[in-house]
Amino acid sequence: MRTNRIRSFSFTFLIVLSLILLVSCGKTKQQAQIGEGIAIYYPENFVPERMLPSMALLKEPVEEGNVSSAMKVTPEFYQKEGKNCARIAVEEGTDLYGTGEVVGDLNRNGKEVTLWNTDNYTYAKDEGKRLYQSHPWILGVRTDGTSFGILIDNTWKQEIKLTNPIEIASEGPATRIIIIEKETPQAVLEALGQLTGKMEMPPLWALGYQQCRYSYFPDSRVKEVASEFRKRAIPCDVIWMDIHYMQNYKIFTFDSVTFPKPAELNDYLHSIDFKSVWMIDPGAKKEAGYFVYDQGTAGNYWVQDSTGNAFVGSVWPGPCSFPDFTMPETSAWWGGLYKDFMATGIDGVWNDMNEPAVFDGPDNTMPASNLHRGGGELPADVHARYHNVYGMLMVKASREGILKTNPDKRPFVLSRSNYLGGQRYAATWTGDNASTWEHFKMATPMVLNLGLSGQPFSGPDIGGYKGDPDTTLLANWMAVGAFYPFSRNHTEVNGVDQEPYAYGDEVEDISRVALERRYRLMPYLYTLFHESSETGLPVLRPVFFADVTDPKLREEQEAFLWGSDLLIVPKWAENPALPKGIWTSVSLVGEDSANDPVQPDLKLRGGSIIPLGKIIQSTEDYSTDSLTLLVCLDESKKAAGELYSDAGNGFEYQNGQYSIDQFKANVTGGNKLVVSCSKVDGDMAEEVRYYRVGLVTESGIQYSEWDNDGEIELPLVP
Ligand code: MIG
Repeated sequence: MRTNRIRSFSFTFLIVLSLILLVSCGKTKQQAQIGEGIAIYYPENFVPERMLPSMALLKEPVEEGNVSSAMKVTPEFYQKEGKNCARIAVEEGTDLYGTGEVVGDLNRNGKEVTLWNTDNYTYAKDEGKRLYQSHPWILGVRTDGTSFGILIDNTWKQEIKLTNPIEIASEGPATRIIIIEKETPQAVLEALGQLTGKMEMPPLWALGYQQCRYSYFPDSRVKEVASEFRKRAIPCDVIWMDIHYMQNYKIFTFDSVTFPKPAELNDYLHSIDFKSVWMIDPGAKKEAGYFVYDQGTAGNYWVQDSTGNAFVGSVWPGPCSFPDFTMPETSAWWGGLYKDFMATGIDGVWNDMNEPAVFDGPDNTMPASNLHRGGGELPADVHARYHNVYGMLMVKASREGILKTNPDKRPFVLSRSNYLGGQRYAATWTGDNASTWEHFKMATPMVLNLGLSGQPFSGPDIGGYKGDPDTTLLANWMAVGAFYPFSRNHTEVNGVDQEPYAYGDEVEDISRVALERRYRLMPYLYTLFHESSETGLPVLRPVFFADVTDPKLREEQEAFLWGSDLLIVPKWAENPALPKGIWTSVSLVGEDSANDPVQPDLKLRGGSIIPLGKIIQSTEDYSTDSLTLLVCLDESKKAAGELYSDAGNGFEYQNGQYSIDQFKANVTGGNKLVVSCSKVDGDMAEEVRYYRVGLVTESGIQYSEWDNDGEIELPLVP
């Protein structure tokens, strides 16, 4: 009896073992390591044809063997109510961030988001749970600061619940999931950058302040507004053309009465050091004889309805057809349309309505059953699969076309819709917000979470889109808005004038100081953009990045960081949680940073040196020939910092034409501050540069004389 039982046990054991072996040999591996601290997990019912190639990843991951035991987070796949789902348990006390463009708090614990790109005016639809962009991405930070990332490699509509366990439900086929496991949130974001790509260096002018409205027209009004900035000495780099410049809202045309000579307008703007950005929507008016429609129809470039005819839906011009950007020939044609357009001297392009928004479509978009024909790498499939990447594919085609026609200039494209990885092609703004304190305060966590989802270059409409801000709100929004990576004031069609000078002297003066601060900080800001383009780290960072083990900082969403050295604390922040250590207020343009009633307090980290330029009206006047180095010493009386410089446009920086300068400070002989400046990288010829050092202390800034030595000394006031 006994032997029998043992024998039958081992027999069953053998059968089970061989079954397991059979199953695992006959199938692709269900999970694998694909990099250091990066693993991929497949559900059993994964259908590659419906999910691949990945739209987020730069390239298909290479499997490197079994998942390492260091991977602490594991998805579990299941099906529920006809949906393909995954649940992911996280350690108690973990803080969750990311999921892209979201309304509400920075910390996403307990929140829900639907990934389905939606034209969501004032974020009212579904309480703002779905907005213009989709980032199937979660950043988790444990109490000890160790962190993980969850990349759900899926474009289909899905819902993410940031509960414990995290729950992901996809309306499409089952999705594979990538997990990143690292020591810090910063390292997780760098890994995300390696997987999904980084923002390319934008032209320097795109870091300047920008003025917009729906719409400036006719052309004389555009000139008037731009020259008003110059007359009043309010720094500004860019003025924007919204849809009224077009002939009957037809893309790639100019209204013959209000914008008869766009090249002349652009010449004028350039002559006063302005750049211009012009809007292009995806919908092309269905009108025989209109060149865009005729070409698109002749080329058979349009998205099709479920019966295979060109889909028609209404947007501003009336009935329109929409380019099928999954088709390589459509994207190439679309890119080519920018040739004559850009030749008028246009500097940048604004792609709006690319969710796509369709006024008379179901749920204000095109039917999910519409057909995309694909080609190249992309398979043909229904709109439900490509909806969330429609905007990304559009800005990819736009960017490539603009680059082809202006190969020596860095493209600047702003997009309303986008998808995880879309920072490769376009900057973004957060769509149609409202002129309320609620939306003003919400903008910071939105920009922060976009940064924590791979998109460093974003900002809201300063002043608010819907409605008119009152004086106090506009003043405060300009003061903080000067610190958004993308800094643009914009308002809707019926709004009152919202330029910083249109609200009387007080708002004008506050705005001037705010923007002068931004422009003085330009050397530091440009260095941060460069860092971001290299590493994938955001420009605007949550305060908890300063100390990932301090639990008190995890929810701070009023104050924020620029890089790692500058802390920005709005005056309306209520008991902001600030990092421990030395953080000292600095005045940049004569303002009293700590006590000014409106300007946020700017605090420099002990141990840092940041370079400041001159007050300029436009980045056309940007130079680094004389720099002020603000030095804030740490406890051991040392500090260090860096400056990245290049031509500010073009691609010569990719051939070594840049320079990285390093600054180091220490105190010698007990009473002398010595700051050394040396070039550490790049082939750009060293410029003769004048430096001045400002030692930052609690009682103010003590300045040295200007010097053009590699070493500057400052006798310290006892
Ligand atoms: O249906 O082009 O979000 O910034 O001013 C509105 C007009 C279309 C929506 C954009 C907004 C822009 C507006 N557009």
